[in-house]
Amino acid sequence: MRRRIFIRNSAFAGLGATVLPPLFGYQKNNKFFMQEDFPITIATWNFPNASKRAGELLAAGATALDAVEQGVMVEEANLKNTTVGKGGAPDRDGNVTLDACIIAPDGNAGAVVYLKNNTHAVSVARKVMEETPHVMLAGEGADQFAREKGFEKENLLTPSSEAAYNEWLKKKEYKPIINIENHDTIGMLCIDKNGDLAGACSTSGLSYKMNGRVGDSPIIGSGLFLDNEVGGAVATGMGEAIMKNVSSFLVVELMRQGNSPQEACETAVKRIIDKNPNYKEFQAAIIAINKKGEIGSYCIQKGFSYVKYQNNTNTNISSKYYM
Ligand code: SD4
Repeated sequence: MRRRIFIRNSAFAGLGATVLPPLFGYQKNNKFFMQEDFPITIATWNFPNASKRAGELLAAGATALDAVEQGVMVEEANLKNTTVGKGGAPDRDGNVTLDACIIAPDGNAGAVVYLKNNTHAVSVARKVMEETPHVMLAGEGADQFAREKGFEKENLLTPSSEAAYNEWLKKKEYKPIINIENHDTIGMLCIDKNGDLAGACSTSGLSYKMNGRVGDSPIIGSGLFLDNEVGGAVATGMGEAIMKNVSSFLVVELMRQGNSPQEACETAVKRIIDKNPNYKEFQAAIIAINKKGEIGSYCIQKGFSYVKYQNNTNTNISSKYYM
């Protein structure tokens, strides 16, 4: 059960939220309640081990930034996930290339694209954020940087991803499949006990993409965006459509203007639909959380869900959808 400490308006009749001390937290449904709803973790798709890892760390007092990195790392190491980290599907030339980004509560951000030899792209992205003057490193440079920071070179192609690739080579058909193996990118948002928000996103991108292709996931504002004063959003699905609409940034800006996370996600996904006559052929999904801990989610196609970890409990929640 959510542990809400609330005080009915009657006790404070005449007092606006602005004159109440921070102790009383936020106003929702005519109740004032403290930040005891926090911490909260949400993540795209059903990644219960990842959200649990982040949620348990947060409950033990970890920062949102540490929790989001550790949570995403669980999925990067999951060999069964063919769209994230080691075991991710290769491009059409057989290269497994990872894209990831991370954003801290202070707005600092780091990203890597076309990272070839390390499972934990999110950790390399965090190092880019914290130990370089840059936001994003790509390809060879990202690889070189990872070695310099002590990440050992790994082979990301597993026997099963190699076998699937060899099978794909027989037809060489590039056809992302809605809600199936092409859509398991992990995007996670964590609010810690202090109410601070961090986010991360990690993927191997669309299976059998062209060599060199980069999707939305590592692009600040497209696959992920947050503002610690407002809330955060993270996307999954067809990166080309998400990038062209800078969808995560759009969601956060809509929340800044007063929209709920749900309203903001719906507007952003409908923007993608409006701009893409072929929207029935692909999936795009966005989840969002605001500073009150309210959550929203919307997608084009039925079948997307997200996971929430709060009060020691994982809940997999089906997203609202357009069609
Ligand atoms: C991409 N958005 O590279 C990613 C793919 C994805 O689950 O979300 N897969 O376009």
